[in-house]
Amino acid sequence: MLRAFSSVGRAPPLQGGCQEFKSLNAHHKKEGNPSFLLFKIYGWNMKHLVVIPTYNESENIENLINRIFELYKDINVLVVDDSSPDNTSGIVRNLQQKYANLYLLVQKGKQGLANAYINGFKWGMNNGFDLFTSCDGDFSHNPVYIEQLVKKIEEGYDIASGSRYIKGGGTTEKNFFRNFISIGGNIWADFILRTKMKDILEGYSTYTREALEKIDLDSITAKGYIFQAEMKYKAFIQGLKIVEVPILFETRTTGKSKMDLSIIFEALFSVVKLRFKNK
Ligand SMILES: Nc1nc2c(ncn2[C@@H]2O[C@H](COP(=O)(O)OP(=O)(O)OP(=O)(O)O)[C@@H](O)[C@H]2O)c(=O)[nH]1
Ligand SMILES: [Mg+2]
Repeated sequence: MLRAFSSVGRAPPLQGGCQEFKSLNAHHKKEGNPSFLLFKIYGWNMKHLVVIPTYNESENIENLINRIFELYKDINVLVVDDSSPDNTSGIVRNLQQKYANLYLLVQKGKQGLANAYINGFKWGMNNGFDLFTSCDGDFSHNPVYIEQLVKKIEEGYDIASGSRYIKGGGTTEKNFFRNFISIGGNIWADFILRTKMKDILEGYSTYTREALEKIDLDSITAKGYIFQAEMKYKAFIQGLKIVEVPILFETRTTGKSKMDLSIIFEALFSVVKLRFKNK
């Protein structure tokens, strides 16, 4: 459902639109949520890292970084750039003069979205961060929602996952084929994986450090679009607490999409592989 709320300023209130998911076959029961305890101990001083993968995002990255730091003064941002020919990394380097909490990881050549996120998360874990948000670099993920994602972690969830397909969420995408792929892909994924999540394919999520440790980043096999679903499915079968938070996904207005048919086919078959590899 498309809701016409503004993309600037504060995100709309949740109004009970959040949905919670727990695996029925979860092996471990929680005795007090560890991530919740961490929050209680560190309060709002938890070190939070927003990981942004980029490939040719020179038209978006500066505005996105400015917006994030405008909204959240104490947040940290890591851009993982695969040596974009359009000098995305050069723009980030310049911005590092302005923002002390801006980090840059430059990788050799285009290695895919999943690789960039995994290396970004690992970098953050090695550098003492406690909370991680995955955020695309094309402005589809409006930074105003970070506050609501973090709020859910504060309430005791291990993962807060942006969702286009729950009450209060939506997309500005007008292309029938792309909407069909994403709605159909989610129905397919739920039919196979049985998580009851409405938007397991969406990539705007906040994870606690413990969640990333339990998911085990080295075990992730996805290369592209299906990466976020694999992360959440692994979390689900581990019994981690996942909640969906409504977001308005904004279709990129500038720069080029890296999505292609091979990524879509990977997604369709990978869901089945995921289900049977992680029984
Ligand atoms: N580091 C890195 N980033 C990538 C790679 N492929 C895509 N990205 C980034 O990942 C984010 C999501 O990629 P998009 O091209 O927007 O893919 P998408 O969101 O599935 O497709 P659109 O709907 O067309 O935007 C963007 O910030 C990209 O720049 C890659 O191979 N390496
Ligand atoms: Mg995109």
